Amino acid sequence: MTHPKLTIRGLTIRSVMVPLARPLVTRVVTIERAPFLLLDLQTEEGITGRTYLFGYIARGNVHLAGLLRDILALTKGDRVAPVALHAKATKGLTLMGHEGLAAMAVSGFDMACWDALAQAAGLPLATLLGAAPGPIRAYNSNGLGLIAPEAAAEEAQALVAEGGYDAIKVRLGRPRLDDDLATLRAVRRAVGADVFLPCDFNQGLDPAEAIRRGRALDGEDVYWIEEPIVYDDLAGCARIARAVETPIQIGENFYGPRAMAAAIAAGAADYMMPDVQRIGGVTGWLRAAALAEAAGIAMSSHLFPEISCHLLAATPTRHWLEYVDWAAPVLAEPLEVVGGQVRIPEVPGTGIAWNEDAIPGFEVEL
Ligand code: SMN
Ligand code: MG
Repeated sequence: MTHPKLTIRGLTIRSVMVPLARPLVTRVVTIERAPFLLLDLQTEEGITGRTYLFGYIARGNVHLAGLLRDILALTKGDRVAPVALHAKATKGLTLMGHEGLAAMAVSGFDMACWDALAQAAGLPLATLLGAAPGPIRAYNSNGLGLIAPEAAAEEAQALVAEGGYDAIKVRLGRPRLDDDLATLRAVRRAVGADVFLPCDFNQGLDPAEAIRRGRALDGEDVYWIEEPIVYDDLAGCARIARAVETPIQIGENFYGPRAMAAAIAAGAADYMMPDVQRIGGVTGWLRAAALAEAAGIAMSSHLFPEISCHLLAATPTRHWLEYVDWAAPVLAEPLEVVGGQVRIPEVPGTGIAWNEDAIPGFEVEL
């Protein structure tokens, strides 16, 4: 057996703006085009680790790219050992903070390193992490933003049909509770009793209003209530979780496993769903998964389905994969979903490769 030894040589960073097939209106943000940063981590041995990051705001990619160049300067010539490099990059950016942009840049670098390592080992990332191969249960999170009840009902039917899903996510947080309820009921009528309906307030409420709306939703067969209030008010989340029967779901804005540990200690939510770009890449995810297992908390993913499917396969309390197709236009092999389940690509690495012919049509200056 050969032992892969990889050495970091360079990092190519490209910025693309990819239009969403269904623009997403949420309580905090409207996304019509997704700014993705495409990373190619080159090694001296010829293997290239790939991933993408989500810049969220118009110049988000520019800010992330600057930090990624700093991380490359720190690690050029180093061996691709993701746990060690995660520590080195975090330490190098310490005075920029361990959250926000710095955490996202470290996470992206870590994801590219793990992809390179899995390719060198000749294994899908999930297999390298010790997971058994197999399909991953997913909900369709495309669309269903804050739109009118009739439009939501029609879109919900299309979303279920698209990949045979039995779960779709509904965004809530209209100014009036009655309008949220009308939309939710229209969606329920359209898809029937057997479809799971998680709901997402995108941090849009205050704790008192979240308790009022949460109790109103308790009779509506909602699968979970996601981010009812601002993400870092853990005490407020805990009050809501105690007052509302429907499970509370948070986690997409946890920066690193310590944030997850704090949320668990506060009893802030029933379910947790870290985001690989914020939790610390693959390295951070694995630590968060261990915390979830120890606390008995079901763990789902946030966005980035192409890498999250590998990570959920290795997550002891695996719950749901959030599926979105947003990066598909720049991918050579978009994920396959059959019967509401994502197939983990049976290729070395994560399976992320670029559709080079399409990229010039989306590329923007960095
Ligand atoms: C969400 C977050 C960020 C961008 C788009 C949508 C949402 C989700 O909170 O969980 O999908
Ligand atoms: Mg969310």
